[in-house]
Amino acid sequence: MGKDPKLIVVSNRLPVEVVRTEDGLKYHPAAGGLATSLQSVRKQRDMVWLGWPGIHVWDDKERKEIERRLLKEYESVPLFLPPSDFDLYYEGFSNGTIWPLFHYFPQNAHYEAREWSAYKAINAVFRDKILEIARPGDLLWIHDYHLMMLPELVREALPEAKIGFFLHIPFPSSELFRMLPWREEILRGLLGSDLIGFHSHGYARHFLSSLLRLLGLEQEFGRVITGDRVVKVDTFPIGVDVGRFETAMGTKAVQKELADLEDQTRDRKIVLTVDRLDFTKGIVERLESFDHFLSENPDWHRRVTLISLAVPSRTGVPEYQALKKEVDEAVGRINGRYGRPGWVPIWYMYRFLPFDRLVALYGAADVALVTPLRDGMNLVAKEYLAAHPDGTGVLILSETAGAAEELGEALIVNPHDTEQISEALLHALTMSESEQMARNLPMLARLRRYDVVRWAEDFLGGLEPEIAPAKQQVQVRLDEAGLELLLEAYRSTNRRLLLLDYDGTMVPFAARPEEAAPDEELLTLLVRLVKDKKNTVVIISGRDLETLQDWLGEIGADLVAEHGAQIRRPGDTKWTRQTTEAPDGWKGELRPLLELYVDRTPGSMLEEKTASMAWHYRRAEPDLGDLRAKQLMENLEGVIANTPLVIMQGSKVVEVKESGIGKGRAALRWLDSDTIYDFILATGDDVTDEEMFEVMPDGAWSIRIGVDRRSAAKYSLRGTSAFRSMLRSLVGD
Ligand code: ADQ
Repeated sequence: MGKDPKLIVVSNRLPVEVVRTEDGLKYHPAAGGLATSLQSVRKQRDMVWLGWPGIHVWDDKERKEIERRLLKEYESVPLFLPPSDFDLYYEGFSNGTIWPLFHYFPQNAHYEAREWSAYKAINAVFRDKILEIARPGDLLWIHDYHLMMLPELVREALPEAKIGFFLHIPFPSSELFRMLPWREEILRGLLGSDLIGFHSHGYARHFLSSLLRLLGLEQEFGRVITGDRVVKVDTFPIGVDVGRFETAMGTKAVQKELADLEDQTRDRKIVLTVDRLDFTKGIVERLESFDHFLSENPDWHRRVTLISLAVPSRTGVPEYQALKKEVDEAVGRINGRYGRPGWVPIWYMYRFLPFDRLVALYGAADVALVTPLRDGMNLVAKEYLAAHPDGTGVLILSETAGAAEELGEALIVNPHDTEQISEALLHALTMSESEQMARNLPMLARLRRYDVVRWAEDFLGGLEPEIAPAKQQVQVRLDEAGLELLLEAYRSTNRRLLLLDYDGTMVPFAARPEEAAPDEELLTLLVRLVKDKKNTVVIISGRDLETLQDWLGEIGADLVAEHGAQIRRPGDTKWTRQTTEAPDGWKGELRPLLELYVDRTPGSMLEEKTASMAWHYRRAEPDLGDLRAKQLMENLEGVIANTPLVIMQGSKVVEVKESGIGKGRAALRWLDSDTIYDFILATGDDVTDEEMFEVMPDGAWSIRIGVDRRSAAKYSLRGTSAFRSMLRSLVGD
């Protein structure tokens, strides 16, 4: 076969709709959009599409028939969703909660526990079907806001699955997102993915800041570490099939439509609007702007026609029925006020148009007025440009459409600003052809480069494993075979030295340092390691001595506190302070400066240790914390120049410490002692552990805990839970 692994595309609806008619079942494939974008992908790999076929079917025989035909003719697997939950999931949670909230209409969103339950239940139905059809190695690509719990549900059942998720609507600012009662669950649901894609950089940023503010998860260049996994977050602005529009413009059918249109509109200019009839699209506001334009510019009466095309959407929902009435009335009012014999200012069409007619309208329009109040991307703006391959025409585009991030040469407007839109209309209608082309050609070039096929390929490429940049020194991930070798070495040796960091290695970071106490299992494992006469166990930490004493004082291990400033051997009653050359009293001099930063940064705090002072800002507002950390470092650098003090930045902490103190020097106390160790293990997760890794002799097992990055350690383990299972293996569990 030679094909890549199978791709399973999952979305609420299949790209083909099954409709019951008097003559039996009919199959209507949906043109354009996702279906087109994945056509070229189909050529390279097996692909099936999983989703609802648009119809509830109870009869088993009929279900089988639909399944057979969809699979054979459309490579689609229908999922018959339980009707009892369907409305609660679809009209309820998806379109009554998420859709308005994510489009910045919190006043339209409602929060119903039973709809949320149905949403989770339907997501679980999708999960069950995926488990039926997926084989190891398959790629899963889940689409849109109806299925945000699905990545995590699949991940729980298939920990090794490759899962991508793409959100087609905006992701709102974290202030808005946090209004959702089930916000943490939704974030965790999405984090089941390996890759999460958004249309714009703004949405990705909003998502990342929600992760930070609501779950305390940090990101580094769009990579988020959650438990033992890395989730990538990136931007993939969806494109359109430019070629399809260009070609269509040359066909006889479209040319005929164009001629008919010109006949009807004669020498009038055409302004076009095309939307699904939805409250996010700003249709009423736009009509008001057109009204304003006509009232301000009487010389344009009879010279311009607004063709307003609205495709029916969610017609059974009362809010949408009310919106339709409002639009109908606004059109009637404007036509009544300005219309004259032979000139109807607005042609309003409330229906779905076949592709040829839509393309002809795009082609005939002198101006496209695309002013959604909020839109994930907005394909209409791109389709309009694609239907004008020579670069003529004017696009007026709302700044709150995702497309505005890419289409900056358009006339960008605030969709609520009637005055501005009216002025933009005048500018558009009088714009010279050379200005039109100067604006459109660069946008067209970008649309051609990053079309809908590139979009899909780009996203799927992001799901492939990352190749580390050539020069970066990356550790060898300790897989099962590697761990087996380590265990063999451990078992066959008699004088073993284990240097173990605590935070971020044995336990995950907690929001407050005092919450990261060792659990029962960890204590038992450590005691068992210590009891083995062949082992010297050293806990080597940055913590203060009281905490280490309190938490680990009884297990009988050697303890190193404060990055090596204090050491306590088993049996000692006291800690030994390691000496340095720093003058007495340095803390008194620096304290006022550090306290100033505590005052200026709510949530931060100062910690004093024997040989260091640390300013912690994990609980501060993240952006402010990072900014203040930079300022503090700069300030400190000036003050401590030429002293035996050094500054270190750790994870959410800036620390000033006496030089000569460090985990490296501390580790040497054991490495340089009279005992010759035949097995050495050093584990740690942050920059302070690097000094320890650097002094490890050849043959030592130095292991960095966490995602791979530059490190002096030879090996890496995914996270604290992987470390924990290594400990279990060492004690023989
Ligand atoms: P939509 O909200 O549906 O999509 P949009 O991107 O504008 O919004 O796509 C509408 C599509 O419907 C276009 O392809 C257009 O040609 C077609 N269409 C509209 N009116 C029509 C009519 N009367 N007759 C025929 N066809 C019509 C969601 C998000 C968007 C995001 C897309 C893709 O809300 O923000 O751009 O997904 O990710």
